[in-house]
Amino acid sequence: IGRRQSLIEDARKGREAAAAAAEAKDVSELIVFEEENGKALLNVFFTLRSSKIPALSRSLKVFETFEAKIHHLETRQSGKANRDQQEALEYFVRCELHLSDVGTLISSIKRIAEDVRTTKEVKVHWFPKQIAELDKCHHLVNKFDPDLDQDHPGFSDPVYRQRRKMIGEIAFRYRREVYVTLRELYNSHACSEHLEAFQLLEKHCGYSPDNIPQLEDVSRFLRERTGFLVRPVAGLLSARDFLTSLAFRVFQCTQYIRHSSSPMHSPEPDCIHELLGHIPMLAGRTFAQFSQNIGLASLGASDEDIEKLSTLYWFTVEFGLCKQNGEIKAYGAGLLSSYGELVHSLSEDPERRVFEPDAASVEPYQDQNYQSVYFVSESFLDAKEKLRAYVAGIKRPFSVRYDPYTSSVEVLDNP
Ligand code: HBI
Ligand code: NLE
Ligand code: FE
Repeated sequence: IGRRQSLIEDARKGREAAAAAAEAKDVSELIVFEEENGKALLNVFFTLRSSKIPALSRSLKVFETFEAKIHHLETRQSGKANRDQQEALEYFVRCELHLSDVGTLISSIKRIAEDVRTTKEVKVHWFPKQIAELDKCHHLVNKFDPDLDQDHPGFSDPVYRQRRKMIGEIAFRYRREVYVTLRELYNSHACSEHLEAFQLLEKHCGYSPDNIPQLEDVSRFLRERTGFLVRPVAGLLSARDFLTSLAFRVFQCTQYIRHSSSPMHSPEPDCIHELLGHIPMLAGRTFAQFSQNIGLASLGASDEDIEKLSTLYWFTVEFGLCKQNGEIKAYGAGLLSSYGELVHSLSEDPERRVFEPDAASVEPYQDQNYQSVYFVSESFLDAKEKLRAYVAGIKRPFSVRYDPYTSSVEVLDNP
C-alpha cells in the first residue's frame, strides 16, 4: 500500500510539473521512454541584465536547491545590452533533475533572470501497454537473494540455496526454453513439411519464444491451408471421440501447459504439444488427408478396431519417422513437441522399423516415457496408400464418405 501511495503521489507531482512546464514559454519537449529513470535532461538559457556578481551565483543556487546535476555550464555573448549599456552575457546550463522539479526550477530562474528559454528531454520509465508485455517486467530485486545477502536466514544452508536457485531459473526460462530448444532442433530433426509450416506460423500466427498463440488465429490459418479447424478441449478424450473429430477435420487442442519441472517431455498432450507438434503438420495436404482417413475409418468401428486404429495413430501421427533425401526425419507430433524424445528417436538407442500398418497397429506401447520402437515411412503418400489398404480390410456393414461442402458424413449401405 505504501508503494502504491507513493506511485499516486509521483503521478500527482508529475502532472503538476507538466502543467507548470507548459506554462513556461519556449519549452520544447522530447519524451524518451527508456528503462532507467524518471529524470529530465533540461537545457536552460538565460541572461542576467545586471552585471553584478551575485546575480549569477543566485541563479546557480537555484540549480543547487533542486539538486540538479549540472552537465554543462557556458557563458557567451548574448548580443543584447544590459542595464549598464554593456553587452549582456547569456548563460547556458544543461542539467539533469527529477521530472517533478522541472516546472518549479524554471519559474525560480525566471524570477532572477531574463530571456529564459528552456528545452528538455524527458526520460520516462518504460511501462507495458498490453498485458502480454508484462513478460518484459522480469527484473528481480536481489535484496533477499540468499546467495548475496549474508543476513538471509538461508545464507549458510547450501542445499536451500541450490534449491532456490533452481526454482528461480525454472521460473525465468520456462516456456521460452521449450520453444527455443525445439526450434533449434527442428533444422536437423524435423521433416520439411513441418519446417515449412513452422515458418509461416511464425510469420502469421504469433509463434515466438515469448508468446503462446491464440487458437482462433491458428484455426484460421489451418482452415486456409487444409480446412482443418481446431477446437479447445479440457483434457484427454476417449480414443473413439478423439478419432471421430478427425473424420471432420477437427483437431481437439488442450489448453494447459506442461509442468515446468519437465520441459523436455510431458506424458500427456499440452498446448506445446498441440501447437508445436500437431498444428504445423496439419497444414500439409497429404498429411491432413492421412489424419482424416484414420478418423473416417474409426466411425462406427468395433472396440478392437478402435484400439488398432489408435495404435496406428500413435506410431504415425504421434511418433512417426519418415525418409527425406536419404535421411530419417521426425513427423510425429509427440516427437516434435518433446526435445528429449526428438533427440532420442533419431539416436542409436531405439529400434527403427519400416512402417507396415498390420504390424504397427498391434505393436504394444506405453505413454509414460520415450518409445523404444519407431516406424519409418517412405513418404506421406506411401503411408497414406498403406493406410488405405489396411482400412479396406476392416469389416464394417457400411461405408462412409465425407462431404466437404456440408462438413458432413454420408453413410452408404454395403450391399
Ligand atoms: N485426447 N485430447 C486428446 N488428445 C489426444 O491426443 C488424444 C486424446 N485421446 C486419445 C488419444 N489421443 C490417443 O488414444 C490416440 O492414439 C487416439
Ligand atoms: N511426449 C510429448 C511431449 O512431451 O510433448 C507429448 C505426447 C502426447 C501424446
Ligand atoms: Fe497428440
